[in-house]
Amino acid sequence: MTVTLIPGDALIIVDVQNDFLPGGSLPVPGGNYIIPVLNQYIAGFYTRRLPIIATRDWHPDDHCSFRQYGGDWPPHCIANSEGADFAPGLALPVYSNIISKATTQDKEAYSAFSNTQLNALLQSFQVKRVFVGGLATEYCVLNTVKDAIQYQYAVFILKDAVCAINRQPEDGRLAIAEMKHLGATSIYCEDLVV
Ligand code: VGL
Ligand code: ZN
Repeated sequence: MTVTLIPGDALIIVDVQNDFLPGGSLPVPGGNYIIPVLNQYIAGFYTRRLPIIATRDWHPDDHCSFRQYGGDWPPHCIANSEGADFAPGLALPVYSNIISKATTQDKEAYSAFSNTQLNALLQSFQVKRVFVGGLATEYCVLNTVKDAIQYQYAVFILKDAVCAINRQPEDGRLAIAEMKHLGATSIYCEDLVV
């Protein structure tokens, strides 16, 4: 199956930040291997001058998702810290749009649509189809994809450019199955026609 990029397409890169990569505070095992693949998708969208959105987890230092404050996770992606920076190898064009999420102490947000301007931004670009990759498959990618489907976007999940934490060994695989069940289509880099 091939997919040809057309006006109305947008690339959404979820949370490819240092803390989610090996060496970070909440590493996704193997998360670094998706970076060169994401760069290939970026190159395709850039060639067509299609919108590219990079989301980032952007927490205050006392965020409710941190264990010390009753949450599930070690501290990660604290706003303006090095851990919250995008991976240095991620080749984001200067025209990329950045969406920060889960920015207030009392609200967790796995979806990049949650309390952000993402939907308004996509609407302003007249986006109809979103191509979603990044980290982590079963948390922020899954919840962003679910909301995108709710908002009536056609969703392509970049199967070779997502990576799971897999606290339970099947979590990533189950998340992909759920997204497909909800109507997302999974594609690989070589399926993309620019
Ligand atoms: C994420 C756990 C905690 C994610 C964010 O980006 O998938 N996971 N915060
Ligand atoms: Zn987080």
